[in-house]
Amino acid sequence: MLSNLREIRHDALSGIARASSLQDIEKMRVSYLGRKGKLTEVLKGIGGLEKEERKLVGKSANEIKKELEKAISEKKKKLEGRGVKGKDIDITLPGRTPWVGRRHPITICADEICDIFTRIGYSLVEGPEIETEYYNFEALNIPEYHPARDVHDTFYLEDGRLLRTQTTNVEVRVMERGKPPLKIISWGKCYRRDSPDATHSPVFHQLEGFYVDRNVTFRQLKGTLIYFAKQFFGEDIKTKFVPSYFPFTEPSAELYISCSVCRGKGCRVCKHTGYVEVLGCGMLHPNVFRNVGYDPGEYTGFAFGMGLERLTMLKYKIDDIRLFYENDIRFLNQFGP
Ligand code: 2U9
Repeated sequence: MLSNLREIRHDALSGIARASSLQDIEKMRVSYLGRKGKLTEVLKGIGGLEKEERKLVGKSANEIKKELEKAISEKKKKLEGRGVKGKDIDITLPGRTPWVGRRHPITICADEICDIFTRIGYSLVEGPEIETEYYNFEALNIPEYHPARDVHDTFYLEDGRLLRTQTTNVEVRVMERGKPPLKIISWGKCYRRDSPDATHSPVFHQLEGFYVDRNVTFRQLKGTLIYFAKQFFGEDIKTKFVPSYFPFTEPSAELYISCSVCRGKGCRVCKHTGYVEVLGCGMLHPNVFRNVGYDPGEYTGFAFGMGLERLTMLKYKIDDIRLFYENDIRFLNQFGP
């Protein structure tokens, strides 16, 4: 009987050690300590033994029972600790795919445009979104009576500062601090009092740049911006410059490309003209140079600015600007990493 008990103890302890789940351990408990368990059967049969043997077997069986109960409870605790909220992990189940974040389509386009310009020597700079009237308007030759400065168009703070309406503020500061030659780009959020619709948003993103040195020409402006447009929209696009007006550039122009939606055939996006406007540009106004302490007789430069929402919409054929801000994961998941 005692050798039988030794065998039961040995088998039970190795079974408990091998158990890899809470179900396994419960099976072990039932088969050794349950109502019809192997050890329980031995304990039940003790009554029929001779007095001396009963004492020995009884003592040994009770010690083994305690040892097995302890081993089972310790193993249970160990297995529960590995589980989630008390449940065991089933390592045969396929893993859960982790949520991986993606860049926003505006960021994807901004990064791509920055790459295009940094490849030809431009440096990227950042600056404040809360700005003084001087850096947002005055330094850029935008007079006090200009409609853009109206409270109906610009968000003013109580202290007289404002939410920048263009990223040009950053570039003016760079010009003030530095000395030509300068080749700078900057992008970020801008704010205007626009009612949201399919093509307007009170918060939007702009990317601007400028090149200042001796003898910078309009021809260089054209070469740079055609290079940019072909890199961003594809080598096969057509381009044209149309005269325009901005207070900070003279002469000023707008760059149009053959419509990326209909490839120049005519559609709703290009209003059936075959061309869409992608950016504004021009030669920096002498007054901007004077405001930052440069001699306009010594230096010339060109500048350009583009709305990132508009470029992203043209590139990905998106027809409503509001999609960018609704955070609908089904929309956002369609763009690159
Ligand atoms: C400095 C001075 C002037 C940047 C420029 C534009 C033309 C332009 C618009 C495009 C679409 C704004 O978002 S939009 O509405 N911008 O047309 N921006 S030239 O001018 C500068 C840059 C730097 C120091």
